[in-house]
Amino acid sequence: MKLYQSNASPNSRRVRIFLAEKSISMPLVPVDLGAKEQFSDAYAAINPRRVVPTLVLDDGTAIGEVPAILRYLEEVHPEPRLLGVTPRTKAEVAMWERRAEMEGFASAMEAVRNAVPGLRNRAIAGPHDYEQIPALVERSRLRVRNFYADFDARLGEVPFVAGDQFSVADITAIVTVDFATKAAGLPMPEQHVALKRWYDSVSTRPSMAA
Ligand SMILES: N[C@@H](CCC(=O)N[C@@H](CS)C(=O)NCC(=O)O)C(=O)O
Repeated sequence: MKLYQSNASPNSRRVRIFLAEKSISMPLVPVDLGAKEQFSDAYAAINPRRVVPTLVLDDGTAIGEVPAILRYLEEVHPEPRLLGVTPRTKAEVAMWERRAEMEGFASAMEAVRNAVPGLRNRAIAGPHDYEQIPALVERSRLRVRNFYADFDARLGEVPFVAGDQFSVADITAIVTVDFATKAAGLPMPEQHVALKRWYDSVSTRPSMAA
């Protein structure tokens, strides 16, 4: 297996952290997004949707979409479990990971992609070009702030996003916090003490350097 990815890509980081948590090592093939390598014919042959990451299996199968990549890795390297263990915890992890992705990660991405001059005409990553809608930016930023407030409330009740155990929901949430802080200038507000407590404990895991 090998992973086509970019160090500048938060979606790639979700996979790198997951690999590190499971102590899986595989070649990481860099795709230079700054040099627009995702649009090259060579990369289009691997992933015609023109995004990273892509996991390529030994038989040549290319798997895109972060949750699909993580599902495959969990199946072939089950331990430690990051997608839940029992029917109940699997559903809880899926539920909280989806909330982190849709309400946090996607909102931060929307705020950045509709504002950054270098992404004109590329407001949505993928096979089609879309113009930026600057009027979306403030709403996206509000959605990130609401994500922070909602996850602060959640983390006031449980140690990890999906409950008692560290899971992929924590990975998506922490990548969201780091991306929103650095790329959107939206750090966690001081008053969210439960979110801060969670961030301080999870961010010290060695995998987070990935
Ligand atoms: N739905 C895709 C999204 C992947 C994605 O948006 N990747 C970004 C980097 S974080 C990308 O490749 N951007 C290239 C571009 O903007 O042209 C997934 O889950 O893998």
